[in-house]
Amino acid sequence: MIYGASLAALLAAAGPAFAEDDAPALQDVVVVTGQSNSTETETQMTPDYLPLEGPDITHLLARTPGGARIGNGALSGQVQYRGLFGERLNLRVDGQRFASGGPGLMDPVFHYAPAPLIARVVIDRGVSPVSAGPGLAGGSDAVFKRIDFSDGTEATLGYDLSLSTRSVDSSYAGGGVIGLSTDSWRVNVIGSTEQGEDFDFADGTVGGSEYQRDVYGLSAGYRTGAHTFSFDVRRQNTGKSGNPPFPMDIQFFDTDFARAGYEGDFDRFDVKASLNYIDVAHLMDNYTLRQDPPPNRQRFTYAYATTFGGDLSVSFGHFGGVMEVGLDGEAVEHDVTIYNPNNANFFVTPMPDIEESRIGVFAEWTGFTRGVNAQFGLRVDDYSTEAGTAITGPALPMGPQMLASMFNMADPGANETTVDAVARFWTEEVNGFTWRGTIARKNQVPNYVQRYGWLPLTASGGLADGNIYVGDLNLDPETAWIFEAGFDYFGQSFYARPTLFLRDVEDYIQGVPYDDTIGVADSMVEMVAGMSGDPTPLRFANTDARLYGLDLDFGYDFEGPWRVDGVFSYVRGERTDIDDNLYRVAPPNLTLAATYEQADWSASFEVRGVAEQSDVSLTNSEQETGAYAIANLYGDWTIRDGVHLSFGVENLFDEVYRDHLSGYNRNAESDVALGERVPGAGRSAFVRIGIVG
Ligand SMILES: [Cu+2]
Repeated sequence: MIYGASLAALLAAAGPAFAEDDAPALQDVVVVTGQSNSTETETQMTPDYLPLEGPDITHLLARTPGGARIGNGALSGQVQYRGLFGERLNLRVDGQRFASGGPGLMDPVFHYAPAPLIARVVIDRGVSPVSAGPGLAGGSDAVFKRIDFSDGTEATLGYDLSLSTRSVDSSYAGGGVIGLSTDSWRVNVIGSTEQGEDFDFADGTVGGSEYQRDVYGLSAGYRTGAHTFSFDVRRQNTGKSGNPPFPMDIQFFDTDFARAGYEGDFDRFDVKASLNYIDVAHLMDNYTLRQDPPPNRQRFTYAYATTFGGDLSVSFGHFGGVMEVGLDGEAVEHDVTIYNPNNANFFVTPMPDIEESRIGVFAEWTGFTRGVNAQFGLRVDDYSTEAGTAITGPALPMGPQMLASMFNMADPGANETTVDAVARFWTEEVNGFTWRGTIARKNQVPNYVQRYGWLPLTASGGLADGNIYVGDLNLDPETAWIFEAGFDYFGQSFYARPTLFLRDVEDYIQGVPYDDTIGVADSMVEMVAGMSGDPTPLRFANTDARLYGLDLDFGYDFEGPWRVDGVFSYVRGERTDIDDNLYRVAPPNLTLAATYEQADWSASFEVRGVAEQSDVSLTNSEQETGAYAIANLYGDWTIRDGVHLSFGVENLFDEVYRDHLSGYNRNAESDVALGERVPGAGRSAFVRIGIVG
């Protein structure tokens, strides 16, 4: 039976059910809801168990060793992994890499992975393989449900649906897939709808925390001989959704996804190829879901991003293993324009017509050599980026006008080449132990906000520290050296999977004081920032950082129906060029659950304890947070084959707690004071039914 993420991970490691072609030492799998019509019986026996802490699947990733969630809004959660977050993680939705639309990352990658549509989340343990693309700090893929090819020539019906409701925000979510397939073709529709009100906590309601999201689409496949073709299209309409830690809220995201894929299965080699297109249109403002600012400070912002990408790879047997060589890349365009609804002459393009392109090549060998399993990967990526002309409306003050003309006189183009290398080793299992080790060198190029933000703004890729930032055209890529060592132990009744890690990041990009005379408005940037309310702006700069820590999951299965599972994460993030800590790093935390399990039902009592975080960033004026503990109760019942119910009560004692990674409130129409950390949800019951056939 399954307790949350930890047992899913255990099953992934122990059984071939849903990890058959992936090395368990390298990946965790979180099963979000039931698997569709899978032929592996072990998968069918696994209940689809998932605590429903909110619509965002980042809540689930936060349950894995080293995982945490950056809370920027109900649909704007970012994954933190071993202290790093944002675009440093190589996140994919159904295998697609793409650019988010919002310059504040209101739509981080997993904004596009509604829980009712997700079959499973695959987490790269530690670092991502080079074959999955560039990325500094590990990665994860949210795989959509689909009706797979079936066994016969007669068309069979398949479906995988779920419906849930949650009390604390009066929310509901429903959706899934339904379709037909034979052994040579498959077609399914997908759809989901989710809606929630502002959520409550013991002292009131968190203003502007409502959300709304709809997705619909189609997936089809055709198989003939050695060739398999696939085609996926999907539209997501996110409606009004609040972001209390940001200066604005989501009005909409209208995002289209299209993907065409090919797999060829030949005698001597396999081929994989895909073409991707993603188009994001986004509107946000600072007056619809919060108190209207004075007319001259009202703003709405349109942001657009398109990604056109592709990849091609060939795998073949080589030196007793499998060699995969490939080519991938993408072209991305961003454009952002800010307006004042009360003044047609007020408009400005803080990130004007940005073009980013990347082309990468990689080789990755996975096999058994000299008594150990190993994976060696090497990738080279070539990046180039350009910006258009900054435009300012006549109503803008002198300061921004001058900064725009300075930006337009500079040469915004940049080229970078990065080389990533990964070596991973894991032993065969001996007496229950599988030993693991990783050495990697990974890179991250500056993003467009860090590079091109010429206008002092709070948009910072979701940092939400309240600081005003400007970019720097001369930023260098970040380079990390990553070392990890650990083991997976599975005994008769005990398991544990600890990992020690060190990540040393040279040229780590973060905000630093704009100049040496902090608070003295002796530059145009500081004057403009001062007019916007922050006389001490930060500029993105290359610094140095180090992260290290330990995380593990573990469990003990007692004689009889009881078992205990736990997840512990500890990470420390420091600047190494100055005496400071990294910003927004998860405090040490431990989750323990006791589970009573029977053949077709189980119940868990869970306690989550989070330590205080006093290692805060002075540079980012970060506030400390205190320790807290909350208790949850979960139940799980397989009513009959293919019908499954989960339910629970979260925050059983209605504790008012403030997670260190939830942002500071900026919405005045709220029972949370301005500048105070947004509290976690109060006591909340949920129920969800899943139907698979
Ligand atoms: Cu936005």
